Amino acid sequence: MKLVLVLLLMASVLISCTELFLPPSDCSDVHRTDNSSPSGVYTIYPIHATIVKVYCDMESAGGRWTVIQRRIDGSVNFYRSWDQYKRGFGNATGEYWLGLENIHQLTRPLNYELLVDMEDFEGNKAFARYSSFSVEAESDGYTLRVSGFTDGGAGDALSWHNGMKFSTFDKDQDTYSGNCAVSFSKGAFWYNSCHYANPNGVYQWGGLTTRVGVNWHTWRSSLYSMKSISMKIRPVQN
Ligand SMILES: [Ca+2]
Repeated sequence: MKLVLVLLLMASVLISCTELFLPPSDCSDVHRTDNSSPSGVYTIYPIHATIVKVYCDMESAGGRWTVIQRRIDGSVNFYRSWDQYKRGFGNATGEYWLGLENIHQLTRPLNYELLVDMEDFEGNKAFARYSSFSVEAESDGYTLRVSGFTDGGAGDALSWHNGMKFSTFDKDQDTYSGNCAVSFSKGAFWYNSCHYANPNGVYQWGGLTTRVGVNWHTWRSSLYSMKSISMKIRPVQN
């Protein structure tokens, strides 16, 4: 009996040690390990996905956000193929796309929320927040599941894209008879027929443009290409 108790005790100590040394699977884990961690680049280890460097936003609305998409200066080309969007590209210190497979694997086991921060070239800022965000498997076209909109001044440009599969110039899964990525968007996204939000469009240093810019229709219209936009996710805390 004593031996069983000792073994049980040893097992529980071992389990708590393992939990302690599990590498972070997202920025929320980074924060849990050290709640004074500042915003910046961290390596995360999503389960079933690639070890990857990401930017963690530890400030906006309580922090703990894992940035999955970021445009800030037009230094990275976002008009890329399916394979690139699946795997991810860019640099965590600047502009990047985390990759559909990574985003799917992150949002698969946990309930995540989404924050979209944006800024125009006149210094105005706005955001849109969604209480539920996930991306389905590649076999389901990496379908977007987003709901629970809260307005931070930007309006809701994303709910119209809910339930859409992801499309790139070389993989048309939109609901338009042509190819949205090629014709009206010059980017890659969960296009419907075609978009109210085009965060992966062509960076155009502001002003009036065509619909192919980095835009969020319900804020600055589809004819304005923004200075910055960033999509970030974190697990919902119950
Ligand atoms: Ca189509």
